[in-house]
Amino acid sequence: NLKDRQWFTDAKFGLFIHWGPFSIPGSGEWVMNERKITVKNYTRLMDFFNPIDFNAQEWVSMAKNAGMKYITLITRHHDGFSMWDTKYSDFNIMNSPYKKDIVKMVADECHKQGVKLFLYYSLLDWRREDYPHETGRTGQYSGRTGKGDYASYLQFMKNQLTELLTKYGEISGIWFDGHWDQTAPEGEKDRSSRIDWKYDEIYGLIHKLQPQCMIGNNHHLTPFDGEDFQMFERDLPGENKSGLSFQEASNKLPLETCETINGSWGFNITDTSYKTPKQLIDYLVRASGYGANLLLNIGPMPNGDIQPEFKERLAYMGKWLQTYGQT
Ligand code: FUL
Repeated sequence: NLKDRQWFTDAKFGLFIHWGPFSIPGSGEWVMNERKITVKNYTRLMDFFNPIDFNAQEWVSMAKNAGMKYITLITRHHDGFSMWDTKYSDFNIMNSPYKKDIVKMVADECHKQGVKLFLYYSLLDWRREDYPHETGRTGQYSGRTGKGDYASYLQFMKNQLTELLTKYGEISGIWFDGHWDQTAPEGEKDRSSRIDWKYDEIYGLIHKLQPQCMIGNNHHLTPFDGEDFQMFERDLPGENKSGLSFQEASNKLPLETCETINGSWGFNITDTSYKTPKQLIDYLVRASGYGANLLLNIGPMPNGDIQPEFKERLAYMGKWLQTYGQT
């Protein structure tokens, strides 16, 4: 029911957080694929992930002070690492030296401070044997052999999503990503998927468990049935690629556009191409002019702290909004 979700259209501004063991090499969240790291070698990162400076209370307050109304947290990116205490994969935070459920810590703090929580969940997996990797566009250096088994993988995703939607209180949305791994690249004529994802089952499960939970899918196509908002990755609605035109889209679904502060989603030690505070404000206002929320990303450092360049910019935006953003 879109009326119940009016808050999303009013929210305007959210914080995207790309964080996990992929932050350790300081080379972005695609490091496994880009450096051609096998599953076996990549698994070692779990032994080093020990973010002793992580403080959920500070993260959530930082978002709130920036004027953000929601947080979209990576729970499992393409590398397959689960940031919560899951029964369905050993590659998870409880088996790292940190041993604390990060999704729970962020969720509790969001609920406490009145910030809504969205969970990013990758459909694509560079690790699991049952993910249909043989038809995937990425993940070819993982060392997997054999054939995927989507029925088994689908069951795994349903099990994990059930955990996420039953153990952490109210979840305001699920942000799916990775559909494009099974489609021809943007610009090609036939963008149909090489596998049937069975979204009716996945979306049905989510809406059954938490009816208010909004579903979005970063597939770069026209929204599918059961989706509750349309997202644009580094793109304002209808400006370049993907999905419906602005006119069509804004009549149909709430919109969101996501962007980075430098050029990277996950922590990147060499990327210093920071947008200026003014550019970020301009972008927020432009997105808003399209009726779209801006989901602005940070990639925290492996120790759990957030680099000063990000903190400063968020603080600046919060101040600006306080001064000029009141209606
Ligand atoms: C993309 C992903 O492949 C990137 O790593 C990032 O998460 C971005 C927001 O979406 O599809």
